[in-house]
Amino acid sequence: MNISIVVPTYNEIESLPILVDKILDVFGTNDLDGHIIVVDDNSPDGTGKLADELSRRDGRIQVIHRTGKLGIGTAHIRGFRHGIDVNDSDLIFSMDSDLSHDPEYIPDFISMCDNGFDVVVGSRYIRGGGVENWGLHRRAMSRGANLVASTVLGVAVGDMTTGYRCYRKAVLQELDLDSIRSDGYSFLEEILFYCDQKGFRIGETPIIFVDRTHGSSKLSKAEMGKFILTLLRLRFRN
Ligand SMILES: Nc1nc2c(ncn2[C@@H]2O[C@H](COP(=O)(O)OP(=O)(O)OP(=O)(O)O)[C@@H](O)[C@H]2O)c(=O)[nH]1
Ligand SMILES: [Mg+2]
Repeated sequence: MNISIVVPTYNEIESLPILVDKILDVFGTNDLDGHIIVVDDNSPDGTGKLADELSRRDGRIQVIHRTGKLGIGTAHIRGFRHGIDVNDSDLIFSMDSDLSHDPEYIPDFISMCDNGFDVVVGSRYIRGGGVENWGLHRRAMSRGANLVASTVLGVAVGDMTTGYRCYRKAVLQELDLDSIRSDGYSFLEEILFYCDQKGFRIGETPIIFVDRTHGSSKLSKAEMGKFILTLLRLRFRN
């Protein structure tokens, strides 16, 4: 199985080396032919430079540098293209770099794809899933956002805002990635909406999301506003 893991980074210098080691461990124990594609937006803390060092040590780590903070959505797309065009991977994952997404779950996503799913999302909101170390406010916000998103868009997925995902290559090849207008976090709901519209089978596998202990969040109020606007644009797009 040839897989690529797209990891967008912006100021994640402490977490990235730990994450990379964990992913490589999972590749080894599961006999996976895998690559890690770090997409760094010229992080002021030097994450991009560190990623280059890691890449020099192990060729399975690939690094894409962008000129500035262009958003998590376009970072995912840039990584997907590398996973398809350069690595020719069967499955392409996305995973946050702040250690909230445990690489130990990678085999669970793969078995869901083996069972016929085209897209698999790592879900906090199905049986067996959850969130560690989030306060009531953050829990309520995330839950609420997901309820609103799946209701407004009519997509039967419990966790539409999770960034831990796995797509079959054919899915990403068939979607018109250039037509996705969200550059930031709302990209996550937008691409899932198109997957559903195209009739791809979307599955959910439970994950325990662990709140970051290094670095700081990039999820701004502006991104939350764009989340609502994107829902409305997609809902009323015709
Ligand atoms: N390349 C790139 N990566 C980004 C950008 N914005 C966020 N990221 C990365 O995307 C991932 C998710 O961002 P987070 O800030 O952790 O968002 P979150 O998980 O919703 O928020 P927290 O729970 O506070 O961590 C992290 O790996 C970030 O470094 C961006 O503009 N460009
Ligand atoms: Mg995070």
